Amino acid sequence: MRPLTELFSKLVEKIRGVEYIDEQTLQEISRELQRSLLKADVPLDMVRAFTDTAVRRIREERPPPGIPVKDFVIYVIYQELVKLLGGEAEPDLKLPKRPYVIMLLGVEGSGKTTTAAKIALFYIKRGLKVGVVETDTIRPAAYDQLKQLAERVGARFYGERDGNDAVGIARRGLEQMKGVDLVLVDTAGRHKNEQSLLEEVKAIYDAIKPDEVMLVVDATVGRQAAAQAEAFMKYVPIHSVAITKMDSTARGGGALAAVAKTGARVKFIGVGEGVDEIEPFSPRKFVARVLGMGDLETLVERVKAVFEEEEVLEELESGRLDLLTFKKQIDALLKLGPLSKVLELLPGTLASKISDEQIELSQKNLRRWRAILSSMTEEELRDPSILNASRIRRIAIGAGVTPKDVKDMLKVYESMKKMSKVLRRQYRLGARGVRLQ
Ligand SMILES: Nc1nc2c(ncn2[C@@H]2O[C@H](COP(=O)(O)OP(=O)(O)OP(=O)(O)O)[C@@H](O)[C@H]2O)c(=O)[nH]1
Ligand SMILES: [Mg+2]
Repeated sequence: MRPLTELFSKLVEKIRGVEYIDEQTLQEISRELQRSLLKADVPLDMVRAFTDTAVRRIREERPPPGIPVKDFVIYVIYQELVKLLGGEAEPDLKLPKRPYVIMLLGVEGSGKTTTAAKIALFYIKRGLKVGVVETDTIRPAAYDQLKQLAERVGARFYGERDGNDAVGIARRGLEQMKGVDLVLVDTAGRHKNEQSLLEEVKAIYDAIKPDEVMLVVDATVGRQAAAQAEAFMKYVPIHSVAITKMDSTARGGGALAAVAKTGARVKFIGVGEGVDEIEPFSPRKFVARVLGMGDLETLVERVKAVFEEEEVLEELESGRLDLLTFKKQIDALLKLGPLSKVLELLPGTLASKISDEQIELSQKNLRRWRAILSSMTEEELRDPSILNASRIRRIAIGAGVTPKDVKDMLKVYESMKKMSKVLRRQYRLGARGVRLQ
């Protein structure tokens, strides 16, 4: 991770260091970004597309009020890097059946055997029973290597020291693994040529039909990772990818991007030689770390919160503030967690403009309001003026509150509606202050 982190934290420092961002500095940032991505061995066409999009977004999009332009630039780069490396989705680590069988394959020395042991330990730590099967009959030391690793991490082991029938070993191995939750089948990387390697992999695949085929790629191959994936894909389906040795080269960035482009999903990254040096691959967390920004998550939440506020303000301005919008805002606030923290982060927010007496803003209040709003019909949410005493009683019963609670919430809603024009004006002024020239 170090090499990649160094590369990108320099870029972030540079952006933080500029006085303000005009067209010239934007071009400099773009060039620096290109240099960093190329050093990470990201394919050229992806680098071009990346910088074009990032620069266009920085030029065209307006930072939300209260967000400094520099933070916004970094935020855009963060978002685009996440897209480049596979998107927002978190890795799926669930094992949908028992036993779940993962077959590992990859070229010689890519890290298959080590990764098998690492994944075994990863799941053993989570309380599962794991077994490993060694089917490498080509390299004499393979059997001992995995057997020792299995002992070290506490996994069950099956192999045949002097065997030469990889397919048979795989079959017999699985038979030995009754009662195990996860089986990792390691395969050979060395063969007399690529063709025979691919054929053996296919033969084992056909014999055991694993639930998941995981390609193991060494990060130092950089963008060539895609070619490796494609070569194997012609023979067997590739369900997931592990990229090893991320600790030793910046080219891992290119490997990740190239793999993402093939549509395959990187599930784990290896970050050292130790058996515990493996991580599930989350593009979001990875990019935040590579950009050297501990506070990035906060920034992201902050930007999101402000955007959500902006959406509401737009509806306010257009006179469309109904209870549906109000509900949306409450849902958004509840999602953000402890309200006091959120309020500190929201510059010029709706909440801080409303006096304490008007609303006692607390998680509890918000939850109560959400319950009240959830007991209303769509018709009532769209047109609160139809709320009469009997409707209010029904809603209160549905939400487990008193009719007074319902009326209090409606008062808050009414005052927000009244304040909307004033707020909108202040909001516009605030926005102008940070606008990119
Ligand atoms: N620094 C570092 N080294 C790693 C990582 N993963 C594996 N290695 C090293 O890479 C070398 C090859 O690893 P193996 O697991 O034997 O690779 P393999 O794919 O099983 O090799 P063959 O079976 O010979 O094809 C070993 O020295 C490992 O310690 C990693 O994430 N970081
Ligand atoms: Mg091996």
